[in-house]
Amino acid sequence: MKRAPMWILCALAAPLLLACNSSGVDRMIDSYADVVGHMQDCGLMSEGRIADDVLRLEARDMNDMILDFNVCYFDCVATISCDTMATGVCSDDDSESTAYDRAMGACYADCIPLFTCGDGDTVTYDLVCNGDSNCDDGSDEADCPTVSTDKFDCADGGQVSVTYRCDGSLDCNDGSDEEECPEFRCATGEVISASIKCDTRADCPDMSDETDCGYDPEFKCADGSVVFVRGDCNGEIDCADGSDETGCAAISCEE
Ligand SMILES: [Ca+2]
Ligand SMILES: [Ca+2]
Ligand SMILES: [Ca+2]
Ligand SMILES: [Ca+2]
Repeated sequence: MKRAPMWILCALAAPLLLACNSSGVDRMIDSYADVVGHMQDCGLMSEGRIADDVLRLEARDMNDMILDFNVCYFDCVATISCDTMATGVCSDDDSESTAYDRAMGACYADCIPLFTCGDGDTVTYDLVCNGDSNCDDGSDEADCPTVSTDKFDCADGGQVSVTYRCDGSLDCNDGSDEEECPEFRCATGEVISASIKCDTRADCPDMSDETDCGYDPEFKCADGSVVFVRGDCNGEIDCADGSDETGCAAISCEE
């Protein structure tokens, strides 16, 4: 049986409307759960756990527009017929997966969020900050994140934007943009760039760069040991007892 869409559940729960007034993150996770439920009903996914703490982590820095994008996308996946879904999920043949792409495209066109230009026209949000003016007044390209035109001089004579100075990744050919940067010392003594503290990736061996960051970085293995939360249902064994990978919902295609 197909799961009832969220809006039906909310309509039924009208006297308890508060319960449906969830945040964007919750809406996205609900939509994703609908996708999993639909795929399980289609026999394309095993029953099991989904790593919703990891989803929450992924959603942590998404703005409302990106959350709306994802809800639109997941809601579309959850309405696609099982046969069409199977071609999209299980076929390596590009010509077979076009049915899935077509169904997604048709659905997506109806729910993709719209951006309102300064003159009142609307464009789809994928055109915002794409480098081309799509609103007549160019407002879709205003207030976009910019890379500074000010340059940092690499030790080897090259130059990169100062935006990339001390950002945790090597941009000068000689890596000098990441030298003499603020540092963070792990509880275990290793020194890492301060820019990768609280970036939701474990860089210290003891994950101490991800503590006190406003989220729970720990996943508790069945044997009581602790691994980084992103290890949950990621397809690789992180707990010594393998419990991070047991009972996970996973794509299942008939051979
Ligand atoms: Ca644009
Ligand atoms: Ca850099
Ligand atoms: Ca980190
Ligand atoms: Ca794992």
